[in-house]
Amino acid sequence: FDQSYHDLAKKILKDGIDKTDRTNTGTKSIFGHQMRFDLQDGFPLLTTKKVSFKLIATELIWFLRGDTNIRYLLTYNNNIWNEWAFKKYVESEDYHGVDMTDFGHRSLTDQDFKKEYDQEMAKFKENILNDDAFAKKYGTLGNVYGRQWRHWAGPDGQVIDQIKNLIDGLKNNPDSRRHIVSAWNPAEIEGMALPPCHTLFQFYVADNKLSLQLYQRSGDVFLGIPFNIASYSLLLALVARECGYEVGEFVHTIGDAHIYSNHFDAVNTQLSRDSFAPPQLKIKSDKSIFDLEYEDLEIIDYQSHPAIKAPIAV
Ligand code: THF
Repeated sequence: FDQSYHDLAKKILKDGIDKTDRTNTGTKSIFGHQMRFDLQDGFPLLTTKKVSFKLIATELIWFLRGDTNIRYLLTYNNNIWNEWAFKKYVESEDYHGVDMTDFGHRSLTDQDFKKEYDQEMAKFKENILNDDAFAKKYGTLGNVYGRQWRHWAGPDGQVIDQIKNLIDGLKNNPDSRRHIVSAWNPAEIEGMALPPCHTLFQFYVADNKLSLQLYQRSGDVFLGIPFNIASYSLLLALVARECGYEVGEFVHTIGDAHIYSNHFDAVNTQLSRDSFAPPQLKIKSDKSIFDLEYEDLEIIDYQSHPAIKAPIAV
């Protein structure tokens, strides 16, 4: 598993085109890449750096709950979406603290500012966790994944539960070529903290095995892609169990696959490491996919190299 990921990273470092981007960090990027992970061989949590299964699983369960408010994530000490909610807050009329414009870059270069930022972020998290009204207003990321997966707003006030329809379809009409979930809702892109990176996915049944292909429009290869590989592999395993299939392949197709310029050293460190055998996923309860909780999941035999820290581009 690690090899497919390393091949992608090497290809970008070698052939990638220098591109500017939304976050003004600068990237090397390639367009159109595909990786395949056969889940019969184990669970694809990368081993050449430590990747947190807890953060990945709680994020996926948050999507599956149809939740778009970071409060749920914070109860698991999952901070991966904080910056996007924080950005909306500090740009609002309710924020009266130190100017946080461009906090992502400034906190990397200005130590005094970083202190202010860390304090404001800590306060923000406290408020999201403890103040219901504040959480309701500023914890939400808009109509992001959870909303589109479970409550896509159709015409005439109709609400479409794409995950429920998906599961019904997979159970009742496995050979269908329409097992599709789309997070990309052009009518609602405007109100999202970040338009969905994992745009659309499709399931496929053959030989009683369930496979899943994701089309990801944009992939942050160092920080995001290891999460995305594990997240969709977990989704595949959960849906397969729900519908009574064996796990097949996770096929990961990426549009703009990029490495941020401030991740080059981190990537090279990772590329210098040898991989371990992949871990196994254990689902410890027979609750339905709609009721599963993080505590019902476990990764076993996960042996990895240490984590590698790198800043997230906002
Ligand atoms: N924006 C960017 N620039 N990259 C992304 O990968 C990304 N995401 C989500 C939304 N916007 C994005 C958020 N997903 C981490 C991992 C995934 C994220 C955000 C952050 C991260 O920092 N991971 C660290 C550990 C963090 C921790 O321990 O708290 C890591 O080392 O893996 C793509 O979905």
